[in-house]
Order: sequence, then structure tokens, then C-alpha cells
Amino acid sequence: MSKIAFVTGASSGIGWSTAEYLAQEGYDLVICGRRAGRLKELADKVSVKTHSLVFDVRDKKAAFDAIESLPAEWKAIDVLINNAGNAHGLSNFQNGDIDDWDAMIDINVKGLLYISKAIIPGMIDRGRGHVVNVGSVAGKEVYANGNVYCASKFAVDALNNGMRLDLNGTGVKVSQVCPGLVETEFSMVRFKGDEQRSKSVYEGFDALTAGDIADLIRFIVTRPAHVNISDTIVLAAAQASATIVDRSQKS
Ligand code: 8X3
Repeated sequence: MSKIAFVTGASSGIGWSTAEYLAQEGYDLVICGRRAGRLKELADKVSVKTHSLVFDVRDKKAAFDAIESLPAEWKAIDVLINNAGNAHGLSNFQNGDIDDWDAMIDINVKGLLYISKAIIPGMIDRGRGHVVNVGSVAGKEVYANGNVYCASKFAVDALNNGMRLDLNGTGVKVSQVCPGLVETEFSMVRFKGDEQRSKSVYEGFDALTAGDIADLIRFIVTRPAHVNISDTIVLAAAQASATIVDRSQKS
């Protein structure tokens, strides 16, 4: 019987790639996102069975209803990829936009909580499962102007540790992947569609790709039952920290 992976934020970037990589491993996929058209494209692209759930992880009722609505054959989720997350704005604290703060806390922290709360009890009942939380290097170090985004990813880091401690003995593994600079829609969202500013984030070095992160997630979820890779940080080779990047090697 195939295993089922549940991927949030699957309509682009790391989530999309992770769905593709897990499909290559034979996982059937529950793909979640706000953009039905993108989920349809993804479903058409992979060669495994898929079930799409269109909702916003910020919306508590929609999140619980969507998961509750899963047909019986999709309910036994083996792997949960808590990927949905965004940065909104890059501003010093004193000029921060409260709507941006709400979005980051609601999506990156509360959204992850809702999805986990809806899915993990089933994993515990079945005595097996694997939760992979997509954190960030921003959850390991605070950088200037990162304030609330960093706080939201520090929360993911804390929840990853908290889940692992509390789920010990249940058969459910908990792992975290903390990417550095990955070239996806991430900066376009952070900079609200400012293409020039977004492009400049990845100029002068080879940034990570969504596939680099998906490949690691695939590795983590395909380890033998007795192995748990509890935490990882993945930086571009040109990156020494969240903000120290050697841009001198590439024109
Ligand atoms: C994405 C990495 O360094 O842009 O979470 O915050 S960073």
C-alpha cells in the first residue's frame, strides 16, 4: 500500500518541489494551498494519486474542515510536511507593518499549529508518522530587520523541539529543515512584488533551489525507521550566515 504525504504550501517553491520529490518515492499526495489552479498543475504533473485541498492555513475553521473532509482512503497520513510560510516585509521593528506581523504569525506559527493539531492525533493512533517542519536559518539567528519573521521561525524551531519531546514514544518522528537563501517566490512575497529588490537578494552567488531543500526532505523521510534526523540547516555554499553572503565569485 502506498504511503501518504500531506504537503502544505504546495502551490509553489519548496512545497511544490517536495511534492514532486516525494511522488518520485511513490508517496500519494495531499497537496494544500490557496491557488487551485497551481495545485491542479502539480496534480497533472506527478504520476501518483493526489488529493487537493484549497484553503488558507491562516483560517482555523477552513484548515480543520479541509482535513476533516478527507475521504477515508486519504486519512492515514504518514508524512506531514509543514511547509506553508512566508515573510512579509523587511523593515526595522519601529516601522513594521502590523498587518505583515499578523500574516507572519498567523501563517508561519498558527497555521503550522492548526495543521499539526488536526493531523498528529491520527498518527499517534496509528503508532507511526513523520512531521517535517520547514523552519529557516532565520529561526536560528536574528538578523537586522528580520524581527517578526525571525520570531515566527524561532517559534517553529521551538515547536519542532517541543513536538519531538512530547511525541517521544508515540512512534511519530519530528524533524526540521532550516533553509538559508532559496530562490523561489519568497522574496517577491516579502517585497510585495518588487521584482528588482527580489532579484537583488539572489544576485552574485548561486542561491539554493527549492529542489535542494526537497531533496533533503526526501532524504529525511526515507531514513530507516530507527533513524530520525531531528534538525538541519542548509545554506548556499556562498553563505556563512543568514546575511553574510560572498557575492564576489559570480558576475
Ligand atoms: C528564508 C531565509 O535568510 O531570507 O527563511 O530569512 S532568510
